Amino acid sequence: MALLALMLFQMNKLYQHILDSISRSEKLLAVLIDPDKMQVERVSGFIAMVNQSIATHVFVGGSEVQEGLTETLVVEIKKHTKLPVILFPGDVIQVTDKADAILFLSLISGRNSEYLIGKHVEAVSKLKTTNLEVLPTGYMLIENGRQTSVERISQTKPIKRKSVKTITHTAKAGELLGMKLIYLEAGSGATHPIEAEIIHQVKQELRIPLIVGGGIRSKKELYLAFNAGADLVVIGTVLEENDDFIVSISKYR
Ligand code: 1GP
Repeated sequence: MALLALMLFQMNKLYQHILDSISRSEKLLAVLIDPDKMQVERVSGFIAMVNQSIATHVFVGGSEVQEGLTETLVVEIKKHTKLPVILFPGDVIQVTDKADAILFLSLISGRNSEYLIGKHVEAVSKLKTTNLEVLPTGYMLIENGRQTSVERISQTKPIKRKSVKTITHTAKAGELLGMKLIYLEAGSGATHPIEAEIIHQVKQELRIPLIVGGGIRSKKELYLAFNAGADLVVIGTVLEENDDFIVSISKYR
């Protein structure tokens, strides 16, 4: 029995760490690396800066990534950091056992069954052969003024910003279905991040951790999201656009 409890604890190690951080009112920050945009030679220098920053997690994934690239990148990242590396896959080919965990994303804002359950069935034969911690995540695309790659690839519409009730009820439905995380996504490089009021309303509804990402380009926007109720914020594009951003969120400033 004790062994089983220990195994279950190990299986939920990263999730438990997220819950523990929230109970200590600590905010979490994930740096998103798109294998398609990061050259392997740049990883050590970039990760050295990430290690000096307030980032707590590294997410790896993208909408359209060549087979094998994700694994190569994850192996390189893990050589240079002790931060947990979590897959944020756009497709099944991005699954690799070299990471610590995977966001098992179901696109609950849309009605394309492939992205609600189809890709997940496809992923099982790979997942069964890995020790990845699987984090079932209700992924919700919220309108931000322009078409995002998630919208284009999944052929789904985001939920309108004004439909706050639909947003909060979709998030709650995800929780009631047993998802362990809800991810509010404005889309990579979004013109505007998710509004603070939406984050606040969703957080009020939920008992599970809330992830927020898309279009966050300044420290001000980062802390707006945290203060509104995001437990974990994801930033990606700003790191590609502005070399100084990662330095500006150093732990030692
Ligand atoms: C994208 O939410 C993530 O899926 C991060 O978005 O690249 O705009 O920071 P950005």
